[in-house]
Amino acid sequence: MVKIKPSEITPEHVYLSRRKFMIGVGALAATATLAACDASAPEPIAANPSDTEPAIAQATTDELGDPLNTYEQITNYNNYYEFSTDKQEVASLAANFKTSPWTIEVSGLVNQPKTYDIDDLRAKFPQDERVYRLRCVEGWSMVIPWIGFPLNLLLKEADPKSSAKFVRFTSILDPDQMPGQRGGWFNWPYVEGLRLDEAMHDLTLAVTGLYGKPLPNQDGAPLRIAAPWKYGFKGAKAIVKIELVEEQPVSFWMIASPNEYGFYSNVNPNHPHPRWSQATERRIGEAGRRPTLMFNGYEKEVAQMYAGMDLDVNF
Ligand SMILES: Nc1nc2c(c(=O)[nH]1)N[C@H]1C(S)=C(S)[C@@H](COP(=O)(O)O)O[C@H]1N2
Ligand SMILES: [Mo]
Repeated sequence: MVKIKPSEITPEHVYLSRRKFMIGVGALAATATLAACDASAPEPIAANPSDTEPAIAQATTDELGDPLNTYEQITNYNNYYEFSTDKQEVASLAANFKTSPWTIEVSGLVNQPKTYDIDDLRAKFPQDERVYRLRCVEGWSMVIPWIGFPLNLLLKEADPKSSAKFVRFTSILDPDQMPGQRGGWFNWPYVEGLRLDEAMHDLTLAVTGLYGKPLPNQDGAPLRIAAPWKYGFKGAKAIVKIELVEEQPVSFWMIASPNEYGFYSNVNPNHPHPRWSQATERRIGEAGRRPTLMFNGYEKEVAQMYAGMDLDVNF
C-alpha cells in the first residue's frame, strides 16, 4: 500500500462546510424565519417539530462533484432492522419512535465517564454540515449532507485511558417500539465498533441531523455515527452507549454472519463480499452502476491508518 504523509492529507475544508448549524430547541427559530419569508408557501402541518423546517443544505455536491441525494431519497430508503428489513417501510414504522428524553452514556476505560442528555450534546459542540458518501455493503450508495460534530470532541472530553483501544457503540433496545426486535433471529441490541484511532479521526462524525434539519427517526435519531470510508452498517443508529474498551468489539453483523462481515468493513472494491462483487455500486437516483472507490473515495484521509495491514485478512 502507498504510504501517505500527513502533509498530503486533504484539508478539512474539502468536506466541511463552514456554516454552523444550530439544531435543537431555540435554534429552530433561525430556519423558521426562512420559511416565514416565503409568503407563497402554504402553512405546513407538522407531525413533529422537525417537519416545520425546510430541508436545506449548504452544499449542492460532494467534493468529487457528485450531486446530493434528495431529502426524499435519504429519508425513504433506509436500512434499520429494528423496524423492518424492508427499506421503504422503515420511515412509516419509525415515525412515532420516541427520541426525547434521550441520554447517551459515555463510559468504560475513560477518566471522565458521563451520561449526557442529547440536548446537551447538541448545545455543547458545533454542529456543522458535512457531505459524505454512504456506501451500503449491499451495493448501493447515496450522497448525504449530514449535520453533526466530530466524535473526537466527545471522546477527548471523556479522556480515554491508555488501556482503551476500541470504541463500542450500542443502539437502543426497545422491543415495545421496535417491531424488528421482537423476533428471535438477530442478536439485539445493534452493536458496532471502531478502533480508537478510527473513532478519533476527524472524518468520523456524530450525526444529529441532515439537510439542515434534526435527524429523522429513520436515519438514526437522535444520534448516529457516520464513518464514510466504511460500509454503512458501521454507522450505528439511535446510540445510547459509547464505551471505550480494550478488546475489539464483536459487532451485530459479525455475530449474524462472521464470514461475510469483518470488524473493519472498509469500503474496498477489491475485496468481494462472499455472495457478490463490491467493484461497483448503484447510486440511488442514477441508472446503471458506477465504480466503487477504495475507502469510498476517502483514501487520502484514511489509508495511512491501515498501512502494513492485509486488507483481505482484516476485511
Ligand atoms: N441500529 C442500527 N443501525 C444501523 C442499521 C440498523 O439496522 N440498525 N443499518 C445500517 C446500515 S446496513 C446502513 S447502510 C445504514 C443506513 O443508514 P440510512 O438509512 O440513514 O441511509 O445504517 C446502518 N446503521
Ligand atoms: Mo448497509
